[in-house]
Amino acid sequence: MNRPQLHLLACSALVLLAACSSKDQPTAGANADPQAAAKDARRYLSQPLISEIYTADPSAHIWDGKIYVYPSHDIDGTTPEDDLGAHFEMRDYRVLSMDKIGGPVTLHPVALDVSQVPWAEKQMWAPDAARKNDTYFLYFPAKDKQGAFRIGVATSKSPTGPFEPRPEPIKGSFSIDPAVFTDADGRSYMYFGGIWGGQLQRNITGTYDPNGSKTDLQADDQPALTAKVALLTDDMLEFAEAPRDVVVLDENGKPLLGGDHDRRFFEASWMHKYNGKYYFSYSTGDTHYIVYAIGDSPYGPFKYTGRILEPVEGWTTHHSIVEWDGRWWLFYADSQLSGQTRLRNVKVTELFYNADGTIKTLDPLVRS
Ligand code: FUB
Repeated sequence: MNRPQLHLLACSALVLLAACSSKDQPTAGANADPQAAAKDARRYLSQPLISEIYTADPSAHIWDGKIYVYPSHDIDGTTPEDDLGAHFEMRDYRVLSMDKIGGPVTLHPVALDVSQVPWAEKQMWAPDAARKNDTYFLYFPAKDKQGAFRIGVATSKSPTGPFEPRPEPIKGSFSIDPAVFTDADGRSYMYFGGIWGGQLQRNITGTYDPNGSKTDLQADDQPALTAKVALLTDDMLEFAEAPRDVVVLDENGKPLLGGDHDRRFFEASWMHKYNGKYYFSYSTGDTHYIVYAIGDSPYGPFKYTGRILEPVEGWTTHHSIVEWDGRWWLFYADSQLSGQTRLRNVKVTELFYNADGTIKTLDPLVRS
């Protein structure tokens, strides 16, 4: 980690009101003084959407006039922190919904549990969802019994589940962090991948290599490993093609290099469209930024353009971007409630564009 970790036990007034009965639920922490808690809350650009459970990696969608958020559900496991994210031991998914931003948030019951997925063993990481016709699709990464991340899909007639998983992962899938984007022509694409614990570096040949490099051993002067993109089949259940590289170019038209940790892809893909352009955004991982690159096609190439979000409290950063009522919103997560990277909370804040289509950088911490 190359920046100081902020390990404040920051508890908003919100949390002090929350009833806490399980070790997986946020507690008021050491800071039981309401005035101090309110002061701590003011340090953050926005406040947690819920405090009943810990949540991260929010993928937001607008369906039938409501906002649905598909987050990871963080739990307080026993595995020590490591560079591969073994401490992210999530076992199920729960969906959040709201009628408007800033309004009450409903936390729905468990939508899918790892015990229901025949091929999955553990680590239900960042999910996404999509809708086609009258079916909702939940896409999720999990480790299989060999320890390889695969991407599964589960279906439901309700956006909040329960979801019924397919018996096998998507054929040819690997790594983590699926994000499904549906273009104006109705074609849907899955963006995915992550280095280090996300295992992209163990899938270079297309077959999982359990003995491959555990972390990011990319040569500093060679093109960085990229996210992947694949068109989905019409039924949304499989890849319609072999995954392709999502290439991000620098100001000279050259692919970003492995040594460019401030800009190269790490994990947390997201795609959105603005004024006819394709905006591919992602986390830079060990430098903790959410950045973006712009292209003319869902396949890219994309030109690196800038930062969307400065580092949050906690190691990981993962987001989604949606338009709602003519305004744009950034969903993201930090560790405000717990002060611990493994126990995060999702948030939302407004996103603004400049006249030239670039995005104004946000700082999640109020620095005074
Ligand atoms: O939540 C587990 C992993 O941490 C996600 O899959 C990554 O994007 C990072 O947020």
